[in-house]
This record gives sequence, C-alpha cells and structure tokens, in this order.
Amino acid sequence: MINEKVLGIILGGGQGSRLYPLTKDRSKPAVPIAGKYRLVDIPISNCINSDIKRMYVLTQFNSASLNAHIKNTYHFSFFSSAFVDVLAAEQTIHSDKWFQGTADAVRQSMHHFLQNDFEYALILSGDQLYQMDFNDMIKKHEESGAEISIATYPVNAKDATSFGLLKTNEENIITSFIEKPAAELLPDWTSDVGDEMKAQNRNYLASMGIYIFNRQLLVDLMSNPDTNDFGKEIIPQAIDSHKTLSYQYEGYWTDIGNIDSFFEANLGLTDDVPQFNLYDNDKHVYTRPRILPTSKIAGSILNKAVIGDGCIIHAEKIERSVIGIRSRIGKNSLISNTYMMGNDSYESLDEVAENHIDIMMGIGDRCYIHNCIVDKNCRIGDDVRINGGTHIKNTETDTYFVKEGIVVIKKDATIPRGTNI
Ligand code: ADQ
Ligand code: ADP
Repeated sequence: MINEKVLGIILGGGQGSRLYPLTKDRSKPAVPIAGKYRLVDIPISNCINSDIKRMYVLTQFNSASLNAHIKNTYHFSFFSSAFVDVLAAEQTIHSDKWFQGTADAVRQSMHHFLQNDFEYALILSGDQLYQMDFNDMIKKHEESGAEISIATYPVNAKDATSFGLLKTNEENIITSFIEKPAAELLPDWTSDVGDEMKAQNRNYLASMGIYIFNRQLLVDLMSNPDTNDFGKEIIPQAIDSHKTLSYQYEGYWTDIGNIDSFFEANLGLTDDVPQFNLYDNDKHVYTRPRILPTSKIAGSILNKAVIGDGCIIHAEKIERSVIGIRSRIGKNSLISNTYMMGNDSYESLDEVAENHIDIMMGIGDRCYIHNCIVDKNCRIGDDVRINGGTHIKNTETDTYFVKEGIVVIKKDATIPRGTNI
C-alpha cells in the first residue's frame, strides 16, 4: 500500500561538522549505525512503515557510498510508484550555491518534488533515532485543519536550549516559537506537558524538526528567497498567519547529531530493554541485505554485546559494545563501551601474505579498547591500548580524534602495534 497523499523529504545533512570525523569522507546519511545500518535507514524505514513510499533524501555531498546504499537497498516493485531518490546540492541555471540551510535545501529541490502528486510534504531530519507512525500525525493534521504540523517532544531544561521551543493553546495550536533560546530565557518557555512529563522535569515542548506542510503553503513559503532555515525563519514567521498544530509524541526519540549522542545512542542498543527496539515484528528497520555468513566466536565472554553478521571474534571479553559487520577481533583483547563499525570486505590470509599487509583489518591480539568509536576498515595492531575518558583532552591526529573523552579512530586508519592512547 502507498500513501498517495504524502511525499517524504529527508534532510540528509549539511556540512555534518558535528559528526566529524565520521563525516570526513562520507555524507551524513551514510554514517553507519547499530552495527549494520546507515543513519538514513531510520527515517526511510519510518516512512515505509507508515506507507509513505515516495521519498527524497537531500544531502550536501553526493557520495558514491550513499547512492550505492540507497540503490542497493530500496528497490521497489517494477509496478509500484515507490522510490527513494538522493538529491545532492547541484548547480543549476537558477543557483550555483550549496544548500544554505534546511529551507534552502528544500527550495532548491522543489522542482523535483512538484513533479509528484501529493497533498502534504512530510519533512524529516536525517539524524534522529526513533520509530514513529506518521499516519497518526497526518490524521491529526487533517482533523485539525492545520496548514502546518510540527511533531513535539517534552524535554528538560538541560536539553531545552538545543531545540526550537514552542507554546500552544488548549487546541494544541502553536502560539509562539523560539529557536534554541539562551538559558536565561527558559523561564518564559515552560509548557503544560502532562503529569508524567512534569514528574521527569520535562517541562519544555521542543520541536522534533519533523514537519507536515500543505503542498501549496510550502510552495508559497519557499518563494521567499531570503529564508534559509526552517527553525530560524520559516517556522517562527509562519505560525502567526498559518494554523500550526503541535503533535506531541510519546515514544522514544533522540537526536544523534553529535559524537556524544551518536555514541550513547549506539551503546544504548546493548541495554537489556533498549529504548530503541530493533526486535519488533511491525516496525522494521530496513538496510542493505548483504548475504553475510553468521558470526563466529571463540573463547570470548560477551556481556551486553550486539554483534553484527559475518564477524570473526576471538576476544577475551566484549562488554557494552556494538560490533559491526565483518569485524575481526584478535585473542586476549578486551573491548568495552565501544562502537566498532566493521569492515567493507574480508581480507584473506593469501591476500595478506601477497600484499605484505602488516596489520590486518580489525582489532589485533591483547588490545584494550574502551570508550571508543572505531570507524570502518581500521587496522588496530597487537597490544594497542585505547583508554577513552574525560582525562584525555580534545585532540586530533591523522588517525584519531578525541571529543569529550570519546576516541574516534578514523576510517581506514592504521594504529601501529603497542600504541597507547
Ligand atoms: P537542528 O537539528 O539543529 O534543529 P539543522 O542543523 O537545521 O537543525 O538540521 C536539521 C536537519 O537538517 C538535520 O538532519 C541536518 O542534518 C539537516 N540539514 C541541515 N542543513 C542541511 C542542508 N544544508 N542540506 C540538507 N540537510 C541539512 C532542528 C530545528 C529545531 C528542532 C531540532 C530537533 O531547527 O527547531 O528542535 O531540529 O532536532
Ligand atoms: P562508507 O560510507 O562507510 O565510508 P565506502 O564509501 O567505503 O563506505 O563504501 C562502502 C562500500 O564499498 C561497501 O558497500 C563495499 O561493498 C565496498 N567496498 C569497499 N572496499 C571494498 C573492497 N576492498 N572489496 C569489495 N568491496 C569494497
């Protein structure tokens, strides 16, 4: 079934500087998460599970790996009108500039959208972890006669300054909006969020950056070339003249736009009952079917470990860690609080000998790896010790990057034997 009324528009990412160095050589939607997925699989899967099967992914870089991933994953039946298309910032006769912001990305791509029949544009962020049935939001949008709807989420004072905050009337119509207010303005922005939320001190109603726009209104708003951003300009300017509904979401939702939140969201998957549930019959998270063998594990103690397909593991212990596809970990190694993304291919022993490869892809023997993100295709030699934590200063080298105690080993990096970080 396809919802013919709704077109999905996924904001795949601007510069992606907050996720650097994971976005050094790839666009943000292509960043691997949860051992086998890419960031973009989350909003796309939410759309598919809501029968919204016509989608555009807007991205700043036209990366080959993103295109390959989308092409290899989301092919629909020949007889279906479903599609997922990547639109990268492109030079046209109308514009020679990169996307200047989220609204500018939509504006520059508008001519593609308008080739489709749709009544509502559903605009989504590309860097959030959640499972949401958009049909309920669309239903409330239609019932209320709103022209714009914004999904909202109660947050506490600590988080409130990173979001757009809003206030509503008793019909949940938004009456005021402020983008990322300074801390001293917060007392003016509390909302009546319900008793359960109040008990958790989540007194501020934040925009989730998930918007429904009626088609003609979006066309009209995009005709003003001076507005570049939804949060900074379009939404605050639109609420006075256009009925804008707040759709308060009750489920799990988290923004994974920076290294810290990205790391915690991944490690959160190792909890006994993770807040983000990948084991649900109805809410699939789709990704590329790679036809990998099962994982092979010898002599290891695994505790709160999420292990991807096709791994070869001899580690002594893996604790509170997500180990991505095709990972190889050597003997007597201890891995904790680590997200290892995995490898793009296997190296055979013949290849290693033939090419005089000194350190194989993966983690060697007798390593200690803690509080670390290991990007894809890294080679970590024997006896390497990486002990992430706030005792390490933020720093960057050719092979790694440290941000708030999390050590990120860069894609394709080689960490020589015996290195101590
Ligand atoms: P932010 O997430 O800080 O706040 P923004 O940086 O504009 O806003 O990013 C929104 C989404 O668009 C992200 O997925 C981002 O990667 C993507 N994006 C940014 N620039 C882009 C570009 N040039 N081209 C394509 N994609 C781009 C927004 C709202 C807040 C709200 C939070 C909720 O502005 O009001 O509270 O989202 O997370
Ligand atoms: P990422 O976005 O994660 O950085 P890449 O741009 O490295 O991804 O592309 C990953 C893709 O490249 C994978 O889908 C994989 O199939 C392919 N790939 C990379 N290296 C090899 C290799 N040595 N042999 C076969 N395929 C490879």
